[in-house]
Amino acid sequence: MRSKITVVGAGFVGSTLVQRLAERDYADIVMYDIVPNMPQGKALDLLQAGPVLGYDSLVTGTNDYADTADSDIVVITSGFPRKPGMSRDDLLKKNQEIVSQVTEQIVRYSPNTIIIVVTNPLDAMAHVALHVSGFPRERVIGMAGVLDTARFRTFIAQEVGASVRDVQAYVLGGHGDTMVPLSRLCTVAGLPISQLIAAERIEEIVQRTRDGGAEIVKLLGNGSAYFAPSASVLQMIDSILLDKKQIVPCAVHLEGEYGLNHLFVGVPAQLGSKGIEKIIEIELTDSERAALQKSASAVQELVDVLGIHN
Ligand code: A3D
Repeated sequence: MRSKITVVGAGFVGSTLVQRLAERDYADIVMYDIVPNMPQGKALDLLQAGPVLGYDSLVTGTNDYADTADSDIVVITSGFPRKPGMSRDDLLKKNQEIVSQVTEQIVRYSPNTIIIVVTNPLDAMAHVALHVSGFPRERVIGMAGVLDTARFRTFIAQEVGASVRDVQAYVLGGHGDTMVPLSRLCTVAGLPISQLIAAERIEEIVQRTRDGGAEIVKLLGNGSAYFAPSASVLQMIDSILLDKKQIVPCAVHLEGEYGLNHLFVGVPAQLGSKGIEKIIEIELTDSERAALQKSASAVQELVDVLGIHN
C-alpha cells in the first residue's frame, strides 16, 4: 500500500510542499484547508501535472478531516504568515488556536501519525502540537533547523565560490533571532570555514542567517518564504518515509539533552520510520552553550505566554 501524507494548510508552504511530494511519487497526498474548494482546486491542478511529469501520486484536496484518516505523516502549515514589521511573537496566540484545533482533528483521525509542525512561531507551535496530541516526543517534530542551516550553507557557498553540496553546517536553537549557527563546525569539503573566510565576515554571514526569514519577508512585501521551507520539510519526510536515518537539525522536545528540559529547541536528530530515533548531542564550547541557553530562554518566554506546563 502507498504511504499517505496529509498537509494541513494549502497556502504557499503547504501547496509547494504538496507539489514537491507529488513529484517524489512515493505517497498519496491529502491537502486540507479551511477555505472551501481552494484545496480541491489546487489538488486537481497538481493531479493533472502527473501525466506530464510522470507521477502517479493521488493528490486530494479537502475541507473534511475524515479524508485525512490513517495518514503516516501530517504536516501542519496552517496559520498566519508573518507580515513585514510583525514579529514571530505577534503570531503566537492566533496560531496557537489554529494549531490546537488542527492537532485535535489530526489525532482523532490518525492516532499513530508523525506530526511535522511548520507554523510559526515554530518551537512554540510544536509545543502546542505535542501538548494537544499527547503523542510521545518521537512523533512531534518541528521544521526549522533544516531551513536555517540551508540558508547558512547557501551564504557560505556563495562566499567561497563552492558547491552547496560541499558545505556542511548546523544551526541550533530556537527558530528566531537567537538561533545559533555553529560556525566552528561548518566545513567546505572538510575544511573548517575559519581557514577560508575572515572571522568578521563569518560573523556577518551568521547574522544574515539569523535574519534570513526577515530578509525575504521584507523583499516579498506580503507573505514569507516558501520554496526553501517546503524543500526543508521534504528532506525530513524523505528521511522518515524512506527510513533513511538522516541526521538533520530539527526542533525536538528536549528532556535533559543539552541541559534543557521540557522545551522544543533545534538540535541534530536522526529521522527514521519511527520519527525522531536519536538526538545527537554535540559537545559545545562555553560560548556556544551560552548562546543555546539564551535561545532556549527566548523559546521558554513564548511557551510561558501559551500557558502550557509540560
Ligand atoms: P499562507 O500562504 O497564508 O497559508 C496558510 C494557510 O493556512 C491558508 O491557506 C489558510 O487558509 C490556512 N488556514 C488558516 N487557518 C486554518 C485552519 N484552522 N485550518 C486549516 N487551514 C487553515 O502561509 P504560508 O504557507 O506562507 O505559511 C504557513 C505557516 O508556516 C506560517 O505560520 C508561516 O509563518 C510558517 N512558516 C514557517 C517556516 C519555518 O521555517 C518554521 C518557514 C515558512 C513559513
